[in-house]
Amino acid sequence: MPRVAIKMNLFRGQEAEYKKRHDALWPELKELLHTTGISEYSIFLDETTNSLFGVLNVTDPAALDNLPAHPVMQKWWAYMKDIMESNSDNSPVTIPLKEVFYLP
Ligand code: RM4
Repeated sequence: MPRVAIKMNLFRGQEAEYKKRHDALWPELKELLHTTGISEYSIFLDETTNSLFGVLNVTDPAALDNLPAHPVMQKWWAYMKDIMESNSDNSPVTIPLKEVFYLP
């Protein structure tokens, strides 16, 4: 299954809040991510830089293009923008990462 990895940036001092919000991930967002074909989605925090590293499986990477327009996604990004680096449309500043190694 295709895997996607991204990098985002968390504001300093928001580490506990970021984890708290994800521990209480909205059921409707969980549902949206699953129906988009996403599974095994992890986000790791680099505590030396406050970079967030997200890695996920997705059945069809093209399906990810539909997420930004979805009302639940937009509501989540609006909710998260006070604690992470975000664009003017509230989406998180996201850097795609290139896979250079994989051990199945
Ligand atoms: C992140 C960020 C991502 C979202 C996850 C669930 O903080 O908002 O876009 O996929 O949460």
